[in-house]
This record gives sequence, C-alpha cells and structure tokens, in this order.
Amino acid sequence: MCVFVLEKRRMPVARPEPVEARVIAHVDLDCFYAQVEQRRHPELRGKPTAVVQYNSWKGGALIAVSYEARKFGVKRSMRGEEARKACPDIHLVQVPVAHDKADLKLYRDAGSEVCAILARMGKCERASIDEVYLDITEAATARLIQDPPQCWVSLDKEALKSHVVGLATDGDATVEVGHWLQRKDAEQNDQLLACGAAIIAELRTAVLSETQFTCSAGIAHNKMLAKLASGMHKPAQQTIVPSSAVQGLLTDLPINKIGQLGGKLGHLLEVELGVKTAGDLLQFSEAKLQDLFGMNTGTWLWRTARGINGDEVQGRMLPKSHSSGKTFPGPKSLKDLSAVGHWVRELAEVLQERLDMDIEQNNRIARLLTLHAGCHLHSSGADHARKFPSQSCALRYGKEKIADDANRLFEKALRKFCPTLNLSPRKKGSTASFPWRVTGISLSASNIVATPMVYSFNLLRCLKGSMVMFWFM
Ligand code: TTP
Repeated sequence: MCVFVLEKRRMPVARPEPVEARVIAHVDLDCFYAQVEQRRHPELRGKPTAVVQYNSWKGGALIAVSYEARKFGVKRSMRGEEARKACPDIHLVQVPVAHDKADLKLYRDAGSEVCAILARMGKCERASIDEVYLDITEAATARLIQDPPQCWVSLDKEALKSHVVGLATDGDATVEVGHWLQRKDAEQNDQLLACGAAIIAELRTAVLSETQFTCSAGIAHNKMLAKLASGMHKPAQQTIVPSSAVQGLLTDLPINKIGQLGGKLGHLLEVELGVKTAGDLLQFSEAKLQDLFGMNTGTWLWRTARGINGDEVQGRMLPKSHSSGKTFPGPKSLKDLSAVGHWVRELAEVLQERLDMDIEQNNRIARLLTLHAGCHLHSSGADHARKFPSQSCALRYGKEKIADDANRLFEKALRKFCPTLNLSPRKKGSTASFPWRVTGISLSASNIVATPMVYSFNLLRCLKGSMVMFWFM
C-alpha cells in the first residue's frame, strides 16, 4: 500500500530509458531579461544592469540581474534600492508595462528567435521563456560516422571551453578537455557526447552572432542530467556529463535541485525519510520506494537516484498554454468583487490578444480556460492562508466572454473556498467589507490544438466575440 498520498497529476512518471544512448542538451539563456534589455539599449552592454518589476516600491523587485552586477553581490531577491547600495553604478531597467501589468512580449519573442536557431540541429522543446531541450542524437550520430572526434584537425574554441564532469583538470583545462573529446579509446557513448558538445558549441556561437545573446548548456544522455549540467557553469559555458560521472555528480546533490523534487515530494523525502541528497536515496530499494510512494513514483525515484530518466524531448516550440496574471501584494490586495471584476477584464483582454496572435501566427486555438487565484481569508482578526481552488471551463473566444466566464469561475471558487460566504452585493453605503483578500489572479488558456482548417485572421476578426467555440468542439 502506498503510504504517502500526493496529488496524482503532480507526481512524476517513470518512463523507461531507450536502449540506444541519446544525446540531449538543455540550453538556458544567461540573465535573460537583462540581456534582452542590454540588446535594446546597447549603451548598457557590459555594464551592471538589472530588470525590475513595474511596481516601484523601494526601487522595484529585481527579476533579472546581469553577470556584471552579480560581481557586486546584487541578487534577484533584492529590491532596486538595495541593489543600488551594493552597486551604485547599476542600471535599473523597468520591465515594459501594458494594461497596467508587466508585458513580457519582448522577452517571449527574443526567446523564440533563439529557439528557431537551436531547432536547426534537432528536436527542440521550449521548456520556458528562456530554456530549451534539444534531442541531437541524430545529428551527433551522423557526425560520429562522417567526422569522428579523433579525426578533428582543429577543435572549435567553444567546444574546447567545455567542462566535463568528473574530469580532473590540473593544468591547461582546454588541453585536457581537447584530449577527452578526442580520446581514441573512448566508449561510443562518450564519443557521441563529444560530437554533441561540438554541435552545441556551434549552435551557441550561432545564437550569439545572430541574436547577441549568450547561453549556457548541459549535454548528457538524458533530460534530467542535461538540465542539472546547464546551470553548473554560467554564463556562456557548457558542461558535459559522461555516464561514468553520473553517480559522483548525484551523490551530494541536494534533493531539491532535481526537477520535480523541489516541491512536496522532495519535502516528504526529507522530512519523513531524512533524504537530503540524491545519494541518500540509494539506500532504499525500488520495492521499498514503491511501497511508500506507489508503483510509478517509487520506480521514478529509484531511477532518478541513479541518473536514469526516459523523458523524451517533446518537439514543441510553441507554448502549451497562454496565461495572463497579476499579483496584488500586501496593501494592494483586492478586497471586493468589483475590484476582482476590473482586473479579470484587464487580464481577459491580454489573454485574448495572445490567443489572437496564436491563431494568426500558428493556426492554433485553445479550448480550456482556467482561473487561478491567491486568496486570504480573515477570520476572528487572523489571516488564514489556504489554497484557493483553481477552476476551469470550456474557453469561449472574445474578451468579454472570457471575462464573464472567469468572473463566474472566481465566484464558484470563492464559494468552495469559503462555503458560508454571502456573495450578494453589499447595500449602498455599507461599510462592511468582504472577509477575503485576493493577492493574485491568473487566467490561463490551455488544451491548445491546431485549427481544423486554416482560418484567415480577418475571418476571426469578424467572428470575434461570437460563439466560435463550436468550430472545434
Ligand atoms: P532564470 O532562467 O531563472 O534566470 P536568468 O536567466 O535571469 O539568470 P541565469 O543566468 O542565472 O539563468 O529566469 C529567466 C528569466 O525569467 C529572467 O531573466 C527573468 C524571468 N524571471 C522572473 O520574471 N521572475 C522570477 O522569479 C524568475 C526566477 C525569473
């Protein structure tokens, strides 16, 4: 029997690793928003720069910090004023604002530019605004056959700057890395990684010359290891994980650094089993982990501790969903339904713009609308933080329809959140306030599919606001 029950949809799924070795890369842009702003304002290039949220309290919250500023101790957790104390010459750039909220289009489009370049060499999965997984197995295999590493006459400068996990480099690191890449006695899997490293070095060089952005990468035999490696040496560097180095890499790795173990599952492992590192997990048999966490999650944990991961690169360059959200911290929290209604309308407008863009550019439509919110309940003077239930319904196109549906979802969620609540409008002049405070709202459109036929954007314009949902239901 499974002892620890967690929400099923959040549990990791164990997938068998293919028998043939793959070459997977995880590419992550460095201090992304800061680089985008430095490209937009060339005078900031090479200077300490940070991007701050539109909310200007204490100089605004930092969301991206350039590596020049990090040298002065500036961190993302700081506010602008604090950053200026640490680095008086820092340039603080405000995130663009539209509809009274952060407008991330600039960054999203910059991420797409990079994706388009990376996708030239293999299957490309856009994992976030600035992260991509690549499956370059085919390209690396072809290179190994046509131009094996031991025959390389001159080595790519970027490839030579690679870091190889487990490789001791006492002298000139580039010489030692060159030897590693070109070893005649290397196993085929390591040779594939060497070819992968050369390909990723070329792609990173292309990204830099075509977009001016630097990125860092991890190259390994699976997604989990590639992701772990990409953050090991930043900025503008790449790290290779040979199979022989996996156990050494994982032994002391804090459990929360592993994808999907940063949340409740990782917390459970730590609190209930005293597991602090991936190495600590090795003491549990697969059967024991299955007893504790269920068959699939148990197997996933057992494999994860050994660096085994069968997840495929999904071949998706477009986002799986669109969302539009805003937070209302502290005194800005929303205190009544009309304030919620106002912001829901604003967010619906932004969401509809992005849905229009997706039809226009990609011929895709979304089918599910979900409302998430953060809410606090006041009771007997105390603030109770409890999870506000997310609610979904079929998505109807048109900003008014989205707003109406989202308002209905909010009220439905509020009734579940606080069943005794009376939502009827307050009498005019009443000073009684609602017993809740909304600290954040987000609308998301998901379940995205290709339009059954290619509709022209003008046609969509004519239909916008009408019930277009039946096209694809
Ligand atoms: P990250 O990849 O987490 O960080 P980064 O690219 O700024 O820096 P690093 O070189 O260390 O990877 O985030 C990507 C962008 O996402 C970041 O530039 C700004 C944005 N972002 C936020 O807006 N809020 C956040 O809390 C985080 C973590 C990121």
